[in-house]
Amino acid sequence: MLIESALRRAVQHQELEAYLQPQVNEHGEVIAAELLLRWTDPDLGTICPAEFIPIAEASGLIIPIGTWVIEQACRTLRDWQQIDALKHIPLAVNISPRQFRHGGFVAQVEHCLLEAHLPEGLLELEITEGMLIDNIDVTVKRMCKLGDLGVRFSLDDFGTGYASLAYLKKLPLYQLKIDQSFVRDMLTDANDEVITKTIIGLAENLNFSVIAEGVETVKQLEHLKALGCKKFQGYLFGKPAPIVEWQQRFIESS
Ligand code: G
Ligand code: G
Ligand code: MN
Ligand code: NA
Repeated sequence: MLIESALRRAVQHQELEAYLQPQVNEHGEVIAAELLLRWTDPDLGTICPAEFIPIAEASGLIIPIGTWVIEQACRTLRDWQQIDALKHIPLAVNISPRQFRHGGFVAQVEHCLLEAHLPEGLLELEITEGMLIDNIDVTVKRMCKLGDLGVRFSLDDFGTGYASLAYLKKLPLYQLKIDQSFVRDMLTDANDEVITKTIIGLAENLNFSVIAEGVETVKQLEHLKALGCKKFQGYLFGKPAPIVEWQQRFIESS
């Protein structure tokens, strides 16, 4: 209750912050970014999203929070259209199940895209397998509507949920994101290695792009490359940083 009311206040006062983390190709070049929320409350200190997102979901606060995140992403992409080095960089945002199921979601994303005059393919939505368990037909319909507007979809934390393989090919997905738990233990746990390898093969066969999350060491990177993975995200390439700082770093290194 304490966190919930503090969160409600933070939303009203626009105290949540958007951080960006780079995604890179096999040459280490930045090819996209993921937006990740950060929140520091004056009294409670820094609270991580793993803690406040479930509270936002349960309380309904995820609706205004999610709206703010999408607006922030579209504004950022709009600003990037003025900067040559950044104008082709897509931005991914995390979408909670409750947010995706909310009646006004498609219209809201459409409104933000139109207002920012964005080219297609730059806004990416990360959904999770949990979103797919109920009402798959409604989910697919919504995804297709958004796809027509130029939105791309990644399946986040892939391998940890209940997505059936039969669903996978029904979905208008662009990419699978290999959950960081598999990458973390891949070098020491044969099961995690084989799961990683299987996800990469699955993506290849279904014509999805695939990205490994949570890459922290060169050894993990080399092993993932050997398995055929070509896109990576993790502390090895950059921790999440405030948007302005991230942009400066990107422009300096490009
Ligand atoms: O950034 P971090 O690893 O602390 O994020 C923890 C969790 O919070 C992850 O599952 C991430 O997807 C989620 N998260 C971070 N930012 C957002 C956001 O803007 N919206 C939603 N729905 N989840 C987010
Ligand atoms: O569930 P989702 O994939 O959206 O969450 C990503 C979370 O993982 C973010 O909270 C981000 O801060 C965190 N993260 C990103 N890169 C790394 C990494 O290399 N190692 C670890 N442990 N966490 C990471
Ligand atoms: Mn994510
Ligand atoms: Na993830």
